[in-house]
Amino acid sequence: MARSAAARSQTPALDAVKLRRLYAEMVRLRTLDERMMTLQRQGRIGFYGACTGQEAATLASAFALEANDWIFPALREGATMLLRGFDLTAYICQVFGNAGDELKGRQMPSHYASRSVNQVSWSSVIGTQLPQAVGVAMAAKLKGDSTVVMAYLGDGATSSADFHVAMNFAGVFKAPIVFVCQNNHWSISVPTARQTVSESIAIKARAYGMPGEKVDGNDVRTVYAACRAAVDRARAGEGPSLIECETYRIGAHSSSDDPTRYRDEREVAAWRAKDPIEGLRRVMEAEKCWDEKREATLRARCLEEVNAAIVAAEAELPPARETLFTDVVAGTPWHLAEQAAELAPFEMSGDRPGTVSH
Ligand SMILES: Cc1ncc(C[n+]2csc(CCOP(=O)(O)OP(=O)(O)O)c2C)c(N)n1
Ligand SMILES: [Mg+2]
Repeated sequence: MARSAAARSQTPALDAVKLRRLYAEMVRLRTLDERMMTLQRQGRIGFYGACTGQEAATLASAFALEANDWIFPALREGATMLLRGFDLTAYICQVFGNAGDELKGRQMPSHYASRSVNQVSWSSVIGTQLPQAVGVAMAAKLKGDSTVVMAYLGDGATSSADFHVAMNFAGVFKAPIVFVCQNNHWSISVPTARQTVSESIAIKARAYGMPGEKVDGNDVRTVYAACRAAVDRARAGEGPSLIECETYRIGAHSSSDDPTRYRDEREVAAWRAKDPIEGLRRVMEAEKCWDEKREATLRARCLEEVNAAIVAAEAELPPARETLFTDVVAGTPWHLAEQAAELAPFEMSGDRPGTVSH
């Protein structure tokens, strides 16, 4: 739309250094997802949700944010925490739910979050993160600080009431928020065509009085430019935007899903040919800022880094049992103190070294 196109013309393009940085993050994420899915199949973790095929939409959008901005992810954007400097081993510990997990094993696997990088947990309950994100954006606006919120959603979430509530409120009150919809064509086994008959998801923005734009979600430069313009717009007090990133979920919905039961492998093959990582690699090679040697070094480094982090994470014990009682409520109410004292004399298998089983 005209407004965001104008803003976009002022958006600084990604230079070679930034392209290489994003590429390295994308390859690391792909490597991580591959290794973690293998761990799940080996029974070493219980559940995993991968981002495979959606690395450009996920990482290039978050790349448009400043460190003090907040991220409200949907189901596949955990790795924006890594982009923002969160430690890889601690990240993997969350999947194990062990003592190295900042969330103390209380969240579902893959539902990462950390205050240190201004990112809340994945929202498994589809769409609920959107009104919450608008609330945080409104708080920033009322406080007069410059924080922008990026709220992610899948195509499936556009059918939820929360999506419409959030879009309407954000539009009316000009909340400093950017909604990033990852239209990956599927909502588990439901195709986007059964989700909406609108000509796009982006067009829904018009009803709420905000700019909406559909972009090639597998092209980092396009995603970044659109998101950066929307973030700048929000920060300038001009209100919310909706960016629809068209992409594809190459893998299963999660480790609990078998997509061969409901989708045509030819469709998957067609999207594999549009792989965002391969696409960026071709761009960088054409622009002479990437070559075989850099590629080989990066791939080896990512594998080494991910494997080392898995080894470190797997060596952690389960969360100490006294953490059951911490961070539940402020202070220690009498009944929790009583329960903690009651539990203390019991030896639990999780307390012994070498008994970690996931
Ligand atoms: C309110 C609600 N309804 C249904 C579900 C079950 N569910 C989990 S993930 C999912 C699909 C989400 O699809 P989409 O929003 O397109 O995100 P994607 O998985 O494609 O990234 C559904 C229906 C849920 N978690 N919450
Ligand atoms: Mg989807």
